[in-house]
Amino acid sequence: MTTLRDNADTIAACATPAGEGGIAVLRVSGPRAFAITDISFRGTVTAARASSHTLHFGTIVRAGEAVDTVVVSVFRAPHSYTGEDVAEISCHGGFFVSQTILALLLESGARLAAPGEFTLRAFLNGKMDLSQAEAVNDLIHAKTEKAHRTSLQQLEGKLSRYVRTLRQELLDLCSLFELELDFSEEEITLADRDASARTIARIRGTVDDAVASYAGGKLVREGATVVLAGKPNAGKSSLLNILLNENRAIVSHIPGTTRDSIEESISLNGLLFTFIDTAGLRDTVDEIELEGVRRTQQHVAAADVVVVLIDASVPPEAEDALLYKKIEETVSGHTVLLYVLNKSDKHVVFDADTTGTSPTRRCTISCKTHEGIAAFKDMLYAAVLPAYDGDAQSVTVTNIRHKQSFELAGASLRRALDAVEAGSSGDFVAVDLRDALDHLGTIIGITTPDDILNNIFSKFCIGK
Ligand SMILES: Nc1nc2c(ncn2[C@@H]2O[C@H](COP(=O)(O)OP(=O)(O)OP(=O)(O)O)[C@@H](O)[C@H]2O)c(=O)[nH]1
Ligand SMILES: [Mg+2]
Repeated sequence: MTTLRDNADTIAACATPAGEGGIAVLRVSGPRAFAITDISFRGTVTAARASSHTLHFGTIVRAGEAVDTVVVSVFRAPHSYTGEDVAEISCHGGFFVSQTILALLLESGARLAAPGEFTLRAFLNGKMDLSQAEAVNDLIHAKTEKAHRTSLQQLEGKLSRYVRTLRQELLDLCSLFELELDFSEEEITLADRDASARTIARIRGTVDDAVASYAGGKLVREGATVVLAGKPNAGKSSLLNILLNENRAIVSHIPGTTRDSIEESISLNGLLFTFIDTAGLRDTVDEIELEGVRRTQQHVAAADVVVVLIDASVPPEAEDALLYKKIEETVSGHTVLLYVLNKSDKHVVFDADTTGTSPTRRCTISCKTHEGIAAFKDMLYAAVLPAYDGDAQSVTVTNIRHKQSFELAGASLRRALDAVEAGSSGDFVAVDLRDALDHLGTIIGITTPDDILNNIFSKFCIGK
C-alpha cells in the first residue's frame, strides 16, 4: 500500500468470500463511490441522489445488457464503516456475477482495494482506533466463544479505554515535569517527587498486569496444543477419537499403528484445543516409524500440554522410566505434563506413583468404557486455565504487538521512576514519561509508524 494516507481514490472489492453463495457483496468507498456505482446501476433513484442508510433495488447493466438484479445500500459520509461515501452492491452470489460487477466498478474508475484498506480508512478517518481495527480481524478469525468475546470487547473499545486512561494520567504527570523547565531559573518543583514516584509505580503495575495477561490472551486467541504421547498401543489414537467424537485415527492392536502425526481442533468450554496424536515412542529400526518418533519429539517440545498416556493393564518395563524422563526433558518450561492411565476396564497393574507426579496431574480413564473421560477433560481445562483468568474487569492482551508496546512502556516507566528516585531534574523524568506515552500510543494508533500500519492491514482479507 503505497497510498497509505491517500484517501482521494475510490476503492472497490468483493467483501464476501470467493465462491458460490446466496449473495455476494461488492463494497465501494471513497469520494466517487456513488458516481462510479451509478455508471452501471439502473434503479428508481441513482445512488448519488439516494439518502443515507437506504436500500435500492435495480439492475446492473454492461453495454446495455443486464448483468444481475441487485440491491444497492447507500451510506453517506461520515456515517459509514469507512467514514466515506460507501455503496454496497448485493448481487446473486456467483463467482461470474460478482467478478463482472467488480470489473465494471474498476472500469468505471474505482481502484481495487488492498487487503484491509476499508478498515484502514475507517482508522484514518477516526471511526475506530488501531486496536479496534485489529479487533475486527480477530473477530473474523475467532473460532471459539472466548476468542469471540475478547475480540468483541476490544472492538468495543475495552483495550482503548484502558490505554487512554493510562496515557491521560501519564500526560498530566508529564506536563508538571515539563512545566518545571519553564521555571528552571527559579528552581521551582511542581511535581511532588514522592507522589510522582507513587503514581509512576502504580501505572507501571497496571502496565505489567497487561503484559502478564498475554499468556491468557494467547491461549484465547490461538488455543492450546495438546500432544498425546506415550508408548505404542497405549491408546493415544483411541483417546483422540473419543475427544473428537469421530473415528479420525486408525486404532489397532498392532503396536506402531500411528506413524504420522494427526492434528485436529475442538472447542472445550469455549477454548480452542488442538490435539496431536503421535507415533508411539519406542526404539525402532523401521525407517518410517523412526521419522514418526522424531516428529513426536518435535511436537512434545512445542506443546502447551503433553498427555503421557500409559497402558495400565501391562506392568511397567525397565526402560519406561527412561522414556518418561526423556519426555520431561524435552518439554519446555511452560508445558504442563499430565499422566493418564488408560484401560481401567482391564486389570490394572501399573502403579501411578511410579511416575512421581502430583495426583492433580494424573487420572485414570478407559477408552473402551469412556470411564474418567469427563474428569480428564476437566483436568485438561484446569491445566491451561491459570493462564486465563477471564476477569471481566481487567484487560486481556491477545496481540503480540500490544504486548511488546506495553513492555516497552513498562521499561520507560522503570527509567522514569529511577530518575525520580535519583533526584534527577524534571526534564530527565519527562523524557522517559514521553517515551512511555509514545509506546502506549502505538497500541491505539496515535504514534504508530506507517510501515507498522501497512504490516497490520496487509494481514486482513480483501474487502474488509
Ligand atoms: N480394553 C481396552 N482396550 C483399549 C483401550 N484403549 C485402547 N484400547 C485398545 O488398545 C489397542 C491400541 O489402541 P490405539 O489407540 O491404536 O493405541 P495407540 O497408542 O494409538 O498405538 P500406536 O498408534 O501404535 O502408537 C487397540 O486394540 C485398542 O482397541 C481401553 O481403554 N481398554
Ligand atoms: Mg495410534
